[in-house]
Amino acid sequence: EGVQPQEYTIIKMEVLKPFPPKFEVLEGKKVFLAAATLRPETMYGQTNAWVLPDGKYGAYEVNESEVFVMSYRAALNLAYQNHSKVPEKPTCLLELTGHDLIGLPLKSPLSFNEVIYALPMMSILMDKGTGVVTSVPSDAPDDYMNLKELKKKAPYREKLGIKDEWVMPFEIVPIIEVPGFGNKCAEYVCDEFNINSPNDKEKLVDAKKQTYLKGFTEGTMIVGEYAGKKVQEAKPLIRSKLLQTGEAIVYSE
Ligand code: A2H
Repeated sequence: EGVQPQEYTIIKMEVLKPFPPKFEVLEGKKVFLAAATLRPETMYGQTNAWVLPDGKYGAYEVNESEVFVMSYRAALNLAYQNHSKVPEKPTCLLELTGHDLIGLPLKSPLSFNEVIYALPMMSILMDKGTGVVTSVPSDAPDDYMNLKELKKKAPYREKLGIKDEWVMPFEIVPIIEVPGFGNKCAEYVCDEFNINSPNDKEKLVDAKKQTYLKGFTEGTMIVGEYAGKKVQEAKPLIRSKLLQTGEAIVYSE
């Protein structure tokens, strides 16, 4: 981790009812997968959420009626950042693993896809952010490669109990135009770098740098309230709005 604190936006991805049997203790509460992102302006293009199958998650009470699913570490950090009603020790209502989360239907802020699903990503780090990542395959190389892999490999889907309808209908949603890279920036860069698998770690690091730099400095929003604005201008506006409406909260580490 760097010396500078990383300021994330936690996107509240609402778990839709009916809850699975394991979630019975959460009945009557609003439950969210809490996804940490650095790019809130890309939320229009969400196609799914990512969780680590063997990762340990908990359902933490953050106030009277709301519950966040995330790592214990993130719950503790959040508690110190004054979002929890019990500052010292976040209350865990239910212990979960990523396996329990795969297939949950979600409604996520700004997303053009009204219902998206939680899916597995093996490269999730449980000691970064919340352990939940929202997937935007138009602009994030990791998201693009992982969704592509899931679509390509039926045996992999089957092994993890993933239904086709959680994966196959979801296409890349163009949201940002980047000069020279088009409006599916992640796909363009992954092709350019000849990346064939989500496990091409080194190439993906370079692809991410390239996409992030170009997208942020030269990109223009082509959808949403700020269509036509540069990403740099739109980002803080979209972030403020998400915070104002209570669809997101600030999180730093
Ligand atoms: B970003 P940094 Cl469109 N494990 O959000 C792995 N990756 C994680 C994570 C974890 N525990 N927590 C967050 N992330 C991802 C959007 C996005 C992101 C776009 C483009 C680039 C991008 C949609 N996914 O990140 O190491 C999240 O994905 C490129 C770096 O703290 C988060 O932002 O810089 C980003 O990595 C935070 O990574």
